[in-house]
Formats: sequence, structure tokens, C-alpha cells
Amino acid sequence: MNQDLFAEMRASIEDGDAERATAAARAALDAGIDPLAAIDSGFMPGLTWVGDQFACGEMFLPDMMLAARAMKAAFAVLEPEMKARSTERSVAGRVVIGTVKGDIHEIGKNLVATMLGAAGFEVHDLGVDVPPERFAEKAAEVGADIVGVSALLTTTMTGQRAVIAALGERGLRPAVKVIVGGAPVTRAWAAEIGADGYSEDAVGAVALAKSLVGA
Ligand code: B12
Repeated sequence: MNQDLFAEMRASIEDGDAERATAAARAALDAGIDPLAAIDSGFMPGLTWVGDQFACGEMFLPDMMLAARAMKAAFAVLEPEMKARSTERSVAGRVVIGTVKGDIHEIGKNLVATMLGAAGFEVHDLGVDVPPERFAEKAAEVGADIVGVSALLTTTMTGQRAVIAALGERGLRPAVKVIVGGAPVTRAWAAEIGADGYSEDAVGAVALAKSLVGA
């Protein structure tokens, strides 16, 4: 039964059908499926497949855009439930998060932001295509403990290094911790640019952030 639902979630993204994705997300919640499990085992495999099809020239940019739209529609249904399930109420720390300059991928960054918020962090989301100075400015303004930097393109990953440099120029390092992520990002890259942590997914990002603030 749940396997059928997961297959439907995946198919709705592969078809780039936002209405179908919305319906599948609602059906998942009705069936008592954990929203994060719906994302990880249902919708994400669809998005990964579309990305792979794009990479080998079987699908094109409009297909990827439709898939992303469908994913965002599903997320809009699942996000309130993810927040509602949160049991943490005290502020574990302040996080400024965004996607680097030149990069407009936001789905993974949004997921990380939601999970951090649900875990009790005060999250300031700067959105996408964010210049390094903007990260530093916001971190200073809100007294951030952590800055989270997302990058989905091999060509924009260097933007993560630029954010660390901008924080340094404002005298915010090493007090403000930097965590990085995104599909092409690796632990080795994080170490190379002097980031304080890396996670390959949103659940790991929460554990990482908690460990960095000693929560
Ligand atoms: C959807 C998508 C798009 C959408 C984005 C829509 C949106 N609103 O976000 C659109 C259609 C706009 C798009 C555009 C492009 N895309 Co695109 N896109 C994708 C796709 C299919 C899925 C990305 C996604 O949302 N994944 C789902 C989320 C949940 O996963 P995630 O982002 O990896 O995030 C998780 C982790 O990485 C981590 N994480 C993420 N951020 C952070 C931050 C922190 C701090 C931490 C700790 C963790 C963390 O946790 C997240 C949750 O688990 C990928 C394929 C793929 N397999 O990744 C290609 C992909 C990233 N795109 C690609 C390309 C080439 C492009 C374009 C250049 C295409 C073009 N010719 O124009 C443009 C670039 C536009 C730009 N300037 O940014 C390539 C990148 C290749 C490379 N290595 O550089 C990919 C890999 C496709 C491919 N296989 O070729 N894309």
C-alpha cells in the first residue's frame, strides 16, 4: 500500500505534474507516512531521476523546471506537518542560510531550513543567488551562531569559499560556524575551504548544527 504511494509520489515528479504531487503528498499524510520519509523515499528519487535524464540529454531544462515545480508543490503540503511535529520550542541557536551567488537551486536549502527551524533554531533564510557580503551582513545583524551555505553547481561551489572569506573580513570568524552542503559538495571540499561542517542531507544538517552550538 505504502509502496504504491511512494511510486505515485515519484511518478508525479517524473511527470512534472504539480497537482498530482500535491495529491500524492496529501495521500501520504493521510496514510500516516512521515513527511520526511515521503520526501526521501517518494519525491526525491523522482527528482534525482529527472536530473540524471537531464545529464544524459534525455530530458531538457523545461522538464527539470516542471519537476522542481511539482516538488515545491509537494513540499508546500508536507512542510506544515514537519513543523507541527517539532517538539523543540527553545531556541537552539541562530542560523543564517542561503544559496550562493549565481545559483538558484533552493529545494534542498529550503528543506534544511525547515528542519533546522523544526529543531528549534531561529532561521534567517536569505533565499537564492545570495552574494557573499549579504551572508556576512545578515550574520552580523542577527548575531548568527551558524551560517549555512548551499551550492548545487560545480561552477558555484567556490561561492562557499567566498562566504567564509566575507565572514572573515567582518571579523566574524571563527566564532560564527559555517556549514556547507548541496549535491556536488563533499566532506573533502568542506575541509579544503575551511568550513566547520558538511552534511549530505537535512537530517544530518540538524545533527551537525546542534553539535556546533553544543545543544
Ligand atoms: C530541480 C533542479 C533545477 C531547478 C531548480 C529549481 C529550484 N527552485 O530549486 C532548475 C530547473 C531551475 C535548475 C536549473 C539549472 N540546473 Co539544475 N537541477 C535540479 C535537480 C534536478 C534537482 C535539485 C534538487 O532540488 N534536489 C533535491 C534536494 C532536496 O536535494 P539537494 O539540493 O541536493 O539538497 C540536499 C543536500 O544536498 C543537502 N543540502 C543542500 N543544501 C544544503 C546546505 C547546507 C548548509 C547543508 C548542511 C546541506 C545542504 O541537504 C538537502 C536535503 O537533503 C538537480 C539534479 C540533482 N540530482 O541534484 C539538477 C542539477 C543540480 N542542475 C544542473 C544544471 C546543469 C542546471 C543548469 C545550469 C541548467 C541550465 N543549462 O540552465 C541550471 C542552473 C541555474 C542556476 N543558475 O542555478 C546540474 C548540475 C551539474 C553540476 N555538477 O554542476 C544537475 C546536477 C543536473 C545534472 N545531473 O546535470 N535545476
